[in-house]
Amino acid sequence: MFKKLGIALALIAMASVAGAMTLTADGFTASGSADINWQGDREGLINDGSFEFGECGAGSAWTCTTNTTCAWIVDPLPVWGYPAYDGILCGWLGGFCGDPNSNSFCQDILFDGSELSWYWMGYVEADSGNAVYVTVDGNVVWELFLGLEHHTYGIWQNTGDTLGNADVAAYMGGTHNLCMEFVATDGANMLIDYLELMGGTAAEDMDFSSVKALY
Ligand SMILES: [Ca+2]
Repeated sequence: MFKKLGIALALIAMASVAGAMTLTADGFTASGSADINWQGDREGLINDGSFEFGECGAGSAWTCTTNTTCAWIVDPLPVWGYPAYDGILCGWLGGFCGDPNSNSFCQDILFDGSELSWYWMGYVEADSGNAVYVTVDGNVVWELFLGLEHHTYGIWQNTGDTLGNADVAAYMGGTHNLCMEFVATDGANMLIDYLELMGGTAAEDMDFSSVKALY
């Protein structure tokens, strides 16, 4: 009986360790501050683009995948020490849940704009090839290999001002599967929040060669 109890306790201990999300391999988390969360005007916001519908599998419109036991739509405050960009919740790409996390958030959305922008915050310790991808119907439309210059810890930034938006003009007007994906090598982090589609008609935002290709 004692042996069984010991095994059960060991399993519980393993589960609780595996379920803890951290910023680094050695378990770094920051204590939260009491900042007031901002609220955007929602103009251009895609469906559940602020991740406020709920956590993975608990209200979220996003389908989540991960190679770990953690769920990655979270209030980042207790682990990152900073609140979401908008509202309470945001998406966390990468990170650690025992192991380096490779994960994705996907959903079918109507593409009513030609560019996808979002707010992001990076926690990056090394130039080691951890990758962020945006895909539409499985096609990579945007990619970033995280390096030390993407360690923007503490500051939410817009892709339009920093990394460049994802060009999704080719998909405009239709419903397609959008995925935000992270492929870990040794682990890095990017919080994402407030995904917006912007840009008017497809023709306005396309360069001449792609317009010409349409007609
Ligand atoms: Ca949010």
